[in-house]
Amino acid sequence: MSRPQGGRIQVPDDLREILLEFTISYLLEQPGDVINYAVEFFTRLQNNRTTTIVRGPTAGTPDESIISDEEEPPVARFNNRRKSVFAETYDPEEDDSDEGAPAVFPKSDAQRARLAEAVRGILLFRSLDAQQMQQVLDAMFEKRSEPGEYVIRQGDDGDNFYVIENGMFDVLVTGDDRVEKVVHTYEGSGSFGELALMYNMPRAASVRAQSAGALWAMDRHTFRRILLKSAFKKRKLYEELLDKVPMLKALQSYERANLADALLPRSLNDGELIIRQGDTADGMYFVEDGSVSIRITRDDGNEHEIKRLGKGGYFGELALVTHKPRAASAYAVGPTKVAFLDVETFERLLGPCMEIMKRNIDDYEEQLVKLFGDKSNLTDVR
Ligand code: 1OR
Ligand code: 1OR
Repeated sequence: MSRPQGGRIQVPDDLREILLEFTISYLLEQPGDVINYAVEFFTRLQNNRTTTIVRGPTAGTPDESIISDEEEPPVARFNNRRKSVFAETYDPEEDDSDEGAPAVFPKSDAQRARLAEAVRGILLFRSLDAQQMQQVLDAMFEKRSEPGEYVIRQGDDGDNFYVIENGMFDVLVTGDDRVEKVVHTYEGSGSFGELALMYNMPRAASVRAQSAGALWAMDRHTFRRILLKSAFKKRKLYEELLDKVPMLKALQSYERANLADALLPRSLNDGELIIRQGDTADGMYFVEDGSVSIRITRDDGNEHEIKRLGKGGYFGELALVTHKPRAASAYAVGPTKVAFLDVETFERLLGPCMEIMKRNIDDYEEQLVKLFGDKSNLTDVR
């Protein structure tokens, strides 16, 4: 905490950051009424903080493959700031980074195959069309890293975006206490270095190779030219939806942005089957528009509607949590739009929401008992 020293009043870093963020958001959004906007802005900030605190030390045992709770404290402030700045400063219509020919680094067939494997599953690449993907692959170049080498240093200007081919990489953040802490570790896959290039800001964290590793890099210009517009559009598209899902308040903005990158849109006609009871699960869904009927087939073969979900609702999470077949079927009611999240990304990104999901699953149990006097489907959910 900063206190007045020697008669001088020090502005605490938190205060300065929050006011700066607020001011930037206000200037960019130009919502008109400053008071109303301030109420909305700070309420959102408070809600984000409350969910993090309420969640506290978790009693359950979330899936080990998911980001642990210890990583949270240093993250929160960054992410809140990053998100709003990103979401509002970048105007794709005014983006002039289309100019100039994209870089091309010739590659052997073997290199291409390795690169194609490394970029599979990179969330930021999901919204690229075939031609853009080709440009991205052409523009990437190889970079080896030695154990202990800093690929990125916090505070530097952003030069490249990196995709991991192999090797372990620690993400380190030096906070106000000047202690460098590991906040995340990439284990042989994933990508990093997008933030500085997207937001035109200094590197938010350092990234250090734990072992010898192989990376594919893309320069800042190519990143902005090819990736920024598509990533921005997708984040914008899903921002509103993800804000409407109460469960996701438990995520930091950085994580919600990654989630937006990962979602795949799907449009359905009236009555179309989305999930079939008994099937193996490959992911979960968020309702973007329209509504979804959840139905259970009982032993007598009759199907009963047990729930209707509207915009902001989610379903298909149960089988991912329990690792069991689908407990119910889901159908579109009227023309409906859903956003699909695959199981790997679910496990990677939704760790912080696991407790809330489990609580909601407890509600399923209660309702199941009320409806059928039986909870055989759901006994070992927790
Ligand atoms: P960059 O260009 O800022 C460092 O350079 C990169 O580390 C950053 O882009 C991200 O790609 C990556 N917070 C900030 N950056 C992170 C984080 C992170 N994780 C990976 N990177 N947090 C960890 C969230 C699990 C929050 C901690 C402050
Ligand atoms: P899933 O992966 O099992 C079907 O696929 C989805 O329907 C399930 O995840 C939940 O997201 C959703 N029982 C079972 N599944 C339900 C229930 C439910 N409600 C929604 N789903 N209930 C128990 C009563 C039979 C809740 C009724 C309100």
